[in-house]
Amino acid sequence: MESKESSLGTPSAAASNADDLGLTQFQGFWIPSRSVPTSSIIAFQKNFQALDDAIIVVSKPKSGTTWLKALVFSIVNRHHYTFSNTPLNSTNPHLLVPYLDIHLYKKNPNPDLSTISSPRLFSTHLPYPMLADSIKRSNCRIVYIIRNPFDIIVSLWHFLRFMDDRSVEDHFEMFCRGEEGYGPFWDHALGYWNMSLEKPSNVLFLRYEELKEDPVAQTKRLAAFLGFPFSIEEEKTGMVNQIVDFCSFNNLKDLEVNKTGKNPGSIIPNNKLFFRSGKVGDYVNHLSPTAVERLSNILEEKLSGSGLTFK
Ligand code: PAP
Repeated sequence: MESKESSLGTPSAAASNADDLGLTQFQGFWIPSRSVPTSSIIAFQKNFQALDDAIIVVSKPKSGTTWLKALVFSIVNRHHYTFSNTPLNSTNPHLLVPYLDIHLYKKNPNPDLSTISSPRLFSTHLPYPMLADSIKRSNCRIVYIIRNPFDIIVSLWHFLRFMDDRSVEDHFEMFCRGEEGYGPFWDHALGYWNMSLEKPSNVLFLRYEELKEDPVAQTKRLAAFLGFPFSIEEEKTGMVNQIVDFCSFNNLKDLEVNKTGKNPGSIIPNNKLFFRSGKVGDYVNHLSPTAVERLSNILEEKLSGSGLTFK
């Protein structure tokens, strides 16, 4: 391996390659095929029948998926549970909003989903072009959460340290080449960005940073999009704030299930890893200004003309 002392501002020859990491190029994207075999994606594409009431949480990893799952679950189930008996107290959000590809269609190419009560909550990291056609044809709702890619890189680097000894520099280089799980980032983002403009009642584009900045306004926006708007009465009695507080980083992270639990069958060794620091802008502690500028230039070029930008 050559020296990695370059400040990340220039490409380093030392970066890892996709093969070593189990990334497979499939249908135009890099799929982490050790955890998501392409056979389970094909089964999902062929067999999943979306009903109009389905809600699908979509993200690239480390964009705020766990948080969004907790919010969506809390919003749509608020008349079924109180904050003291919600399943979120004892179950990690990933199990309450299961992944179509990583969980359901990996276990069984044709799972029986008929027993799941309405509205049916699912999730995926797959890019828009790889979704089952039935989703695109149906009236179901997709909520996409995106985060600034600099924080995604740093968050993923920390998260994968239990099984991946690449440096943050290696992660950065691969990200810039588009070689990262479900990447390229820009193609993933553009697929959902464009659909949110084309079909705004079916695809909502949320930003992690906006959710952090004004969680109450964004939670109301999310609830209205999902077809579960808050009533004036609920707003007056503080229901929105209660959901926001319950789903906050500090509350979720301190629940025993998220402190010491582990999701059965998951390769992730403990749920604690889903809750690191939950901050915006931590990347400044790990990426040099030159690196940030370099990736900003790549993004500007790749997203040019789309209207999608990052601060
Ligand atoms: P996943 O793809 O493994 O599910 P995901 O939930 O998308 O991860 O993202 C994890 C990030 O969201 C972590 O960011 P960090 O590494 O920069 O800290 C995690 O801390 C953050 N996170 C988890 N829950 C919340 C929350 N309730 N509020 C804000 N951020 C959160």
